[in-house]
Amino acid sequence: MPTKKRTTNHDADPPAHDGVGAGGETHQRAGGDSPVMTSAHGVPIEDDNNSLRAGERGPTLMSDHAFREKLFHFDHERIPERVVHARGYGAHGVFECHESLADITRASIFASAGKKTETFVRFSTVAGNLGSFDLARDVRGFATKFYTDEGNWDLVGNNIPVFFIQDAVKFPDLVHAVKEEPDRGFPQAQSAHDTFWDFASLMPESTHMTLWQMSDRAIPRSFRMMEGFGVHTFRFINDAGDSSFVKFHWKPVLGMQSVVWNEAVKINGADPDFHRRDLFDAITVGDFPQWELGVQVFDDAFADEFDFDVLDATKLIPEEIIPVRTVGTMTLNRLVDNVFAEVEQVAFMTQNVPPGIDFSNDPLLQGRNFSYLDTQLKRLGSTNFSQLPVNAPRCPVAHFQRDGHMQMSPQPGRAAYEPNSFSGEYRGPREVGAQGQQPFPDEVEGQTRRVRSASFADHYSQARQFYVSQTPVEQEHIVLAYTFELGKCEIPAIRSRMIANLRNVDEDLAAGVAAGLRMPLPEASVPAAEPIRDLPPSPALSILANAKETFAGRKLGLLVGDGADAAAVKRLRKAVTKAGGICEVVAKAVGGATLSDDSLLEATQAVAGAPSVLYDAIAVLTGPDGGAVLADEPAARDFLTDAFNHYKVIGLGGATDALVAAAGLSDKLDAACLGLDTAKDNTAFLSRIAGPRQWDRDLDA
Ligand code: HDD
Repeated sequence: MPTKKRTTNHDADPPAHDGVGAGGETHQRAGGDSPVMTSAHGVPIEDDNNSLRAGERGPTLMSDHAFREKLFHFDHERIPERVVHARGYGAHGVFECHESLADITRASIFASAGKKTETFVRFSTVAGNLGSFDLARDVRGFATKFYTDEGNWDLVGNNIPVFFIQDAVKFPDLVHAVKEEPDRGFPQAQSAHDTFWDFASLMPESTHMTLWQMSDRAIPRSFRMMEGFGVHTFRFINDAGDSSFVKFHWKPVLGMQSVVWNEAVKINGADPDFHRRDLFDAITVGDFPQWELGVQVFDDAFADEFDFDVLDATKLIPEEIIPVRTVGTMTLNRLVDNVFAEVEQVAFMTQNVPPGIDFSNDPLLQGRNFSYLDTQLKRLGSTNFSQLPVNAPRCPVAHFQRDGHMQMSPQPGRAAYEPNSFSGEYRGPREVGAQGQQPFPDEVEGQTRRVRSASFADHYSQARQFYVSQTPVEQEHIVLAYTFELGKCEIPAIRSRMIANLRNVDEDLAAGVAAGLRMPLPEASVPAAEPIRDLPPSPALSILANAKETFAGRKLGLLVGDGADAAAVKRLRKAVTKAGGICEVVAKAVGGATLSDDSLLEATQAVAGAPSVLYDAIAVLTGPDGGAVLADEPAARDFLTDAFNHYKVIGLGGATDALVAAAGLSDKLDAACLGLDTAKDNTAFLSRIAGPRQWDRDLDA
């Protein structure tokens, strides 16, 4: 599917009202091959710059219906934002099945290798309002609409495989706790405050999820470099009606990358739209992000044997126990035409599953299946929201649902009921042949009670398993994150209660957080069920242990000073592009720098507006004059020190000593600060930036 080449004529002044531009050039007036402006009802508009008035300076007339209509529509442009996941961004794509799963599911999307299904994905944060920022420490929504030929399948997942709560009835409480506090209206887009940690510390079932939330998973480098999970146990049902349990996974082809917290804080200031811009730019240049869809398939016997209840959304199944089988690839290859029409109006609902996919009795999933339909009506204002283009199935739709606001379908014929005998109008339920075309005939028994299964009661074992599966660097990040977040809680008892819970996860973790807060280590809280102490680590849970050796999808910030060696600049830019990365030229001024061959290299960014937090690695190339100028430029010094303090790989070529000294780094440079030989290809630097950050860098040297 081709991507729209984006052309923007930002450089053209908006045409003045008489059709002549500010610079005197004439603009093509409407009527040629450009459409005539009309009202919403098709009436041509003769003047969109002046309201109708009595005399040149008289009052505006109420008979100016064009004015009235324009302002009327404007006043009603906003719709309610999502109550959670308000801030999101999306793109269209296609899913291609790699192998038939017909033996375990009749879902047509998995019928045969090579089968393609159109998709739409919306990524989101959870807590922040629509206008908040991308790099909040937060869960990321990963909602995928598959327009299958048997109806839409909405896999409404997150980038974390478990959740805070086990029963959907607690969801409003969870959201109220994490959102801005009602008596003051802040802080928004963050969990670092009293009400969230009060709730989390009083709800030990949330502990596993808070470990993930305090890990680097919650500050992803890009939507393209994060995993996705369906979280719940679902069912696959084949044509014979046999059911298997299944959990869904998204594995990014680029592998996973995260930022560090201090970087996230600065990115939110420098570019609040960091993630959406990354996705927009990648698809625009045809660098289409891809994820492998994976499934963990298991049966009742496994579910009965497993240490935890597969209906408990605070638990996962380690990949080392049930491997993730990749069954297809999703490629996001088309931007939206209009963010409101598509990203804001898309309506995901967990209850949308095609035949062959069904639900388990996971109480969180059961509750979600109720909530999403409800919320779409609130947001989109009509029961006919499924007729909006972004929500409309790509397969035949036939039913006798009638009328409702904004009904777009003509719905011809006399019969609006079933059964009916009118010829040509009958559209009855499908002839259900094989058992598999029905919802799974689950056997249910027991009394109607409000009760939590005892099999849900172990809230610490898997939290511990996640922690011990992290590399030391990632464990340190988790300790620092809890310390930062609990440090924002004004009420000491809340901090203490949370650390008491963490003692049931890992003593070093709890002690590290207590020390970071300079508070005494509290007694461990009493767990609801004795945790299964030492589950084996699950290496799949670490980002760093699984990061891919590639610079693809990442960005090098190349700070260029006057006199930089022209050939070296050219070689480096070419090599980074060849490695699948982006090399963005930064200079003191956006006008650029004069290179050693006296050519002018324009910059994409001025260094004062492009701190190095926007880049995965940096390089500096400059001549002696340029080096002195950069050394005097505070933003250039910060460019270097931030990159150093964020453990990034740094390339230094030409006369950079003055800048390095001005940044206070002369005697701190380490193995990941590589000299760039202006005469050579610098393969060492290029292979180093494909690797991990210099996590063992001694920032206090
Ligand atoms: Fe939810 C939106 C994912 C628990 C009720 N949820 C929403 C979105 C995502 C998720 C990705 C944004 C969809 C979009 O981009 O439009 N939600 C999850 C996951 C959960 C989860 C992975 C736990 C495993 N959600 C959850 C519960 C409830 C809801 C327990 C209520 C019982 N979620 C909603 C909602 C939202 C929503 C209120 C708000 C906006 C919307 O539905 O469309 O219905």
